[in-house]
Amino acid sequence: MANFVIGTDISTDTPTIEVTLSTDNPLPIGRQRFRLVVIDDSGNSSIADELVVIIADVDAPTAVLSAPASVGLGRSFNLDGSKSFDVGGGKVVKYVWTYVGPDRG
Ligand SMILES: [Ca+2]
Repeated sequence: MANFVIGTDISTDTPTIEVTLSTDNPLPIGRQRFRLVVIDDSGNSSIADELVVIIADVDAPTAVLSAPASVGLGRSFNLDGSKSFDVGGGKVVKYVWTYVGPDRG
């Protein structure tokens, strides 16, 4: 487990390390670059190997639809999706509305 800070080296004597993150402490969405240099038992350093990890929002949003429970015949009314929300670092940016038809219960 390690809390990585940009530009700050972390040394271990083990060949793997956890990049410890949480929803309160995430890496930003996008391409994040990491570097490894290894050192042998004689103190010789390798050239660096680098790669990119893509941090992505992979969690689906939740749709929450509300509307008046009843409306007079021929009266306009609003459908409201404003209580919809996203998790995973993204945000809701599009609403797709459908009149499904008479409710057959
Ligand atoms: Ca999401």
